Amino acid sequence: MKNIKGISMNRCGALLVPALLLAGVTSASAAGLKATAEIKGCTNPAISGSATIKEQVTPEGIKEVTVEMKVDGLSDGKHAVHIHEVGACEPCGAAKGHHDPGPFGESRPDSAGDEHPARDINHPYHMGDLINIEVKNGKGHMKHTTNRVTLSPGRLSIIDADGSAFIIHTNSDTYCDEETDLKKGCAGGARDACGIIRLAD
Ligand SMILES: [Cu+2]
Repeated sequence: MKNIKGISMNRCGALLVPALLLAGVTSASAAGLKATAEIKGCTNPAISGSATIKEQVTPEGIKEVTVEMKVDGLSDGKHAVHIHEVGACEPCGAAKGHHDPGPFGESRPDSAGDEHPARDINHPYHMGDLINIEVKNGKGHMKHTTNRVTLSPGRLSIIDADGSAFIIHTNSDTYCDEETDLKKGCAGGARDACGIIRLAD
């Protein structure tokens, strides 16, 4: 193998160069948008953390995002994490229901006991439903990749007119694995922490 201008080449060098160029083009188009969120406790100031969301494009051309979150001060164990439909955290209820631009617009995860229950019992299939964050010795970490939402414009975008926010709940998400009548609180119950999602430069 010989080295020409810093590029390693073998006897098939003529084929290798176009392959490298193609790889360069692919990684350039995959270097997509990024967003961040500062996580704060809804009532407990000891809870704080941060999250990043990175959008990438798969070889198939599908947009997917990877959420990584680190939060200190939550109780040990698992806590539900979702992207909620409004970018507001004061109070945490202002983030409203789960991000879900589906046809019924039903963002309530567990409305079975309500006077007017949701028409679709959609949890855990809201577009903004994520996985639990696991907390050990007061330190929580979660990383999850989903193709249910995008940062770039489109029907699934969480950077929409009223924004979006992460909510971390008091209890774990059981993913409401029931055929009907989701149990109240199966999506994590009360709200412990919130973070408004903002596009990074
Ligand atoms: Cu939630």
